[in-house]
Amino acid sequence: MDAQGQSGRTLVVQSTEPFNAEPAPGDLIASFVTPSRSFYIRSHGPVPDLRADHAVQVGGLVSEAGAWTRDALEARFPVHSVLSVMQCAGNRRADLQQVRATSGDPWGVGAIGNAEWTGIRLADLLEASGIDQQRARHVRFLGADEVTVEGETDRYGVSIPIAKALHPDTLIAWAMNGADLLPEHGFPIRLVVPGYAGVRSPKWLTHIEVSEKPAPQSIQAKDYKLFPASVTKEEADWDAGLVINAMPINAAICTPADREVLDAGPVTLRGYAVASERAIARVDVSVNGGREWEQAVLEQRADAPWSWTRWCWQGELGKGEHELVVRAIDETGQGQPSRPDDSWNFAGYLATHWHRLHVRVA
Ligand SMILES: Nc1nc2c(c(=O)[nH]1)N[C@H]1C(S)=C(S)[C@@H](COP(=O)(O)O)O[C@H]1N2
Ligand SMILES: [Mo]
Repeated sequence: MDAQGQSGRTLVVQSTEPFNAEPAPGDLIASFVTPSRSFYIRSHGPVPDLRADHAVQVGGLVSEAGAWTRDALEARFPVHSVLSVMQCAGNRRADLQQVRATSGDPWGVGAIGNAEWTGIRLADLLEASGIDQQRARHVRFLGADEVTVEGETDRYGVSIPIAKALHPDTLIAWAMNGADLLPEHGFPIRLVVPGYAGVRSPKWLTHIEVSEKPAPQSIQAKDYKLFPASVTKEEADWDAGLVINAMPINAAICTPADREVLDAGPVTLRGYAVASERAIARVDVSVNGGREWEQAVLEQRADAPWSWTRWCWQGELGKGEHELVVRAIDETGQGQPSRPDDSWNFAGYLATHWHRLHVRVA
């Protein structure tokens, strides 16, 4: 279903309450930096109505608790921008649902975007607040919204390990692509944790708390965890699941579209590949279902380790049906599983298998 999204944009809507939507793949790959109007939206509830002078509370294992507005942060600390992918752990889930049903929205390849985020380093704020170096293990965050997980309604509360919180590219951000955050992307202030699943980047930030333990809220304790294929939701031991933080390598074909009918002659395939902060070393493309492979041309920014790579392959396709496939390899030589069956899990997270689609040349 196509619909006008929020802030006057056209997105493919997954659900209206809460509002979850992704760009059409062709729009997604139209530029290296994703314009805000083509950026996916993933919210667990209604968008809270916060004012520009809303203050974020800092507390827990710090010597100086405080409350900071965006203006106060900007006045006190160096401003820092990072070009980074934001990606939902449920990106490409629709393919896993072809294997067997899962919970969650059937995202295509568009629950991802590559934006320039601007704010201050979380590390600068934490250091100025005087962290208890001996006891600090995690930094917890609250959003202004509520989430219902497994029948329990709680504040949106997540955490990240202290080392990631102190990474110089982990931001408290107020701008996306040079403009104030739109309400649906977290106005006035959100966290941006480059390379981590989107869930760890809370929008509408209200609290930051340095702690010995991870956030207790169910979205951290139960949701966004990876379980083996043999485990069902009913029998899941929540504490045994892998907390999804850094995202694995992934790649997708964005144009042409699945089932598109093409004219005979030259054809261009375009898409993205990303592996958290690891560089993409190679993108392989097959136009015959994976029997033979050729290398795509990569578009990368050497100064932007958290960005995606855009790739492009040009060739000729003869008349008939063609199965197009893409797979990527990162700088460690790590690749992707070939089949969705290899990564199926009941919640449909981390769908990273080779992306396939079918076109017909008329
Ligand atoms: N407060 C709050 N923060 C949130 C969410 C939310 O529902 N509430 N959704 C998270 C998830 S699952 C993702 S993938 C990203 C999506 O960010 P975006 O909507 O700006 O693209 O926001 C994260 N931060
Ligand atoms: Mo997400």
